[in-house]
Amino acid sequence: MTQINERTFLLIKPDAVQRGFIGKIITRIEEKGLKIAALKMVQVSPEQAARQYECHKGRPFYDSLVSFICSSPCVAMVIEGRNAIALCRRLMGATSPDDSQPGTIRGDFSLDVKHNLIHGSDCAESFAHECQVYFADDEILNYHLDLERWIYYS
Ligand code: IDP
Ligand code: MG
Repeated sequence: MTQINERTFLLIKPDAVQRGFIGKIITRIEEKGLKIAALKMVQVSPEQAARQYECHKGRPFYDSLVSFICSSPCVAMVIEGRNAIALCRRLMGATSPDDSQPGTIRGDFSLDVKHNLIHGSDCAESFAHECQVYFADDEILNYHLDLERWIYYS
């Protein structure tokens, strides 16, 4: 059985903040039963964006992606739950609007590959790296959600 305390890093991107989707996106995460371990609004600096997206350096869209992420505030979150990394990727939907399915955040609200509303870690190593770009260790909270006994089957 997988751990119920796996963590992932999510970033609600500038387009989602500007379009008024912060609440909608957080609601989907909460309604699924995931726990918010850290959350803050952040004006991302070019240095932070470059660290977050260092794996994409050299790609044709890299410069435009970094400037997009810095173009307006974002909401950074650490989310916890069973299989949180893969689960949040499924809730987000595919990167491209050609592939993102209805019912996902991107599939429901995004039409453009760059303006795709949300970032989520794709593996544990990415989480460890991305989390450090945005959060100090003491900003990530360990607490018990009473509802968990109704969300997880033992
Ligand atoms: P992901 O966000 O689904 O993990 P990645 O391939 O890691 O997708 O790409 C990071 C981000 O770069 C995407 O979310 C998207 O905003 C942007 N991006 C990816 N491919 C393209 C592209 O072909 N053109 C413009 N932007 C892109
Ligand atoms: Mg990615």
